[in-house]
Amino acid sequence: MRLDYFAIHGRAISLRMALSYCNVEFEDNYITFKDLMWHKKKGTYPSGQAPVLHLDDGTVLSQSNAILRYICTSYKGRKGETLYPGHADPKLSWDNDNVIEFINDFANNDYAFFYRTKFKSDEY
Ligand SMILES: N[C@@H](CCC(=O)N[C@@H](CS)C(=O)NCC(=O)O)C(=O)O
Repeated sequence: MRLDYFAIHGRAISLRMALSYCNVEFEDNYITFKDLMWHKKKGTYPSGQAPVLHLDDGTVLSQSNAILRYICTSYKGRKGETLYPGHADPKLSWDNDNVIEFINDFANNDYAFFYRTKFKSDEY
C-alpha cells in the first residue's frame, strides 16, 4: 500500500495516523507539487488531487475523508476495536463523521491560506 502526498501534514495526517494506529504497513510517498501536476496531466489520480492511496490490488483511492473511512472500516485499531462501524453502530459512526466534518471545514477554509503563506507552491 502506498500513500502519495506532500511532505506536510495537510490532508494526509489523518490517513497516516489511522494507518499507523491500525498497524497497516504502507509506503509514505512524499510527492512534490510538480509530481502532482504530472499525475493531473496523465490522469493517474482519480480526482486529479492528492492525497491518493494505492492499494496492493492496483486500486487507487482518492478523497481524503473517503480514504479515512475506507481505512477505518477495513482495519481494526491497535486494541482490536472497531473504528468506523457504519450500520453496526450509527451513533459511533456519526461521532466519527462529526469530527471528520469539523476537520474538513478547517481544511477547506484554512489549509490553503496557511500553506500558501508558508510555502511557495513548488516547495510542497
Ligand atoms: N476533497 C479533496 C481535496 C484534495 C485537495 O484539494 N488536494 C490538494 C492538495 S492539499 C490538491 O491536490 N490540489 C490540486 C488541485 O486541486 O488541482 C480531499 O479531501 O482529498
